[in-house]
Amino acid sequence: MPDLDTRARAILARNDRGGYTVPTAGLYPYQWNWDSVFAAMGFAEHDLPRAWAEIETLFSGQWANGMVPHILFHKVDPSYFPGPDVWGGTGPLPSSGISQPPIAATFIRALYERDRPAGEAHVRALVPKLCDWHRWFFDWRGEDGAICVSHPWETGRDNTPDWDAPFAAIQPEGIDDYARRDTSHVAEDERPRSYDYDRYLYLVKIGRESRWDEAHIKSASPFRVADPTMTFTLLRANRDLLALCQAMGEPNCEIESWITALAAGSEHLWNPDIGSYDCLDIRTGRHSGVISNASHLAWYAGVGGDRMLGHYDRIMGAVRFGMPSTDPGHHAYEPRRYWRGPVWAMMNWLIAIGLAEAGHAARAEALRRNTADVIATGGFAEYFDPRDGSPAGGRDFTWTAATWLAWAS
Ligand code: 9WN
Repeated sequence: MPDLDTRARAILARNDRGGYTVPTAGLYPYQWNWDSVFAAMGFAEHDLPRAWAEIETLFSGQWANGMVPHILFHKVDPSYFPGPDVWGGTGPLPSSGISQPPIAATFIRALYERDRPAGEAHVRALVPKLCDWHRWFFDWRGEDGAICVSHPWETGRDNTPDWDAPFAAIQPEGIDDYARRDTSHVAEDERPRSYDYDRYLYLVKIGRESRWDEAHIKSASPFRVADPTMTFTLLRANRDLLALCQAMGEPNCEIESWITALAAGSEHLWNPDIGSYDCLDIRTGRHSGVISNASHLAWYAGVGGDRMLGHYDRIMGAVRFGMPSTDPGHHAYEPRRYWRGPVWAMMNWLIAIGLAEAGHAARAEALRRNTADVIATGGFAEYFDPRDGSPAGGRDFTWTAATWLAWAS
């Protein structure tokens, strides 16, 4: 649809701050990790050098321990809270102190495949950085091959019901008074509750006060949850990183061992009680019991065969627009509240990549068409109501525009 193509390209141009893209002005005025990777794929449709620049700017914020932060605060902007002073990141640029789903290697591989041989210099420079980042996940987030988070924001699925039980065990004592900015941009009932924000800030305080000492956070934080978004994207990313190393003539056995460990670790996320992958609270040993859109990333990771197929068909059959971020059959489902129900276009893209590779081409194509419809209905919103496709959250959103250009259109 030419009109939507033009609008999508205009959104990318408007959110471009020169070498990096903000998710949307006002609500998110900084560079976010996985948002930037999707942005790069949007740029790649018409400007490959700009696509590489997006990724390279992201990696310019990599910490000495290998971590690639979830937010880089290139230029302070008071329209977002919490800003750089609250985070107290210890990297080369002002940043947050946590990471985000490691989808970069997968999409760097896709960029390279369409930009040979020019892309080779970029790949050669990025591969060691990717290896350091992936190793950081093993060192600090690994639990028997499953990948944990130390903060919900790390998964990018901020207020999914997966965190309800671990959050109930946290008393957010000693946090400073704060003023949220998100609810000045977006309706309150489309955002996390204050109850959640208190706990988000409590977990940031633990990290900041330790100067982001990962050993301390791993042993002392009340929040350590193994998560399908992280485990599945890292497993997939390692397969793609290995392919990049091989293409550069540099085989890497460390990555092979990571793949084996993650494939085995994924099994810890299988919850036989609900017949689905979900989150596992390392502090209590309990599963979350939530079927989320991240549960359906198993195909993207190449694990589990068709274990998720029954739930996939049931859930897609229950909504007009899918894949809802929480199973509509779950008691905590809220169709407009952020990660508790709405549809996220870029998650659909990842799910569809997995479906297609697993031999479910018709389902992958149906999900693409359904995503194109929701964007045609609701515009380039941050997320959408699964019942009618109405827009929710931020508008003129980079990853929705990029997902349109690179996949859904
Ligand atoms: C906190 C930028 C980010 C996304 C996340 C999404 C949201 C931030 C927030 O926005 O999180 O990182 O302040 O709500 O949940 O996935 O990367 O688009």
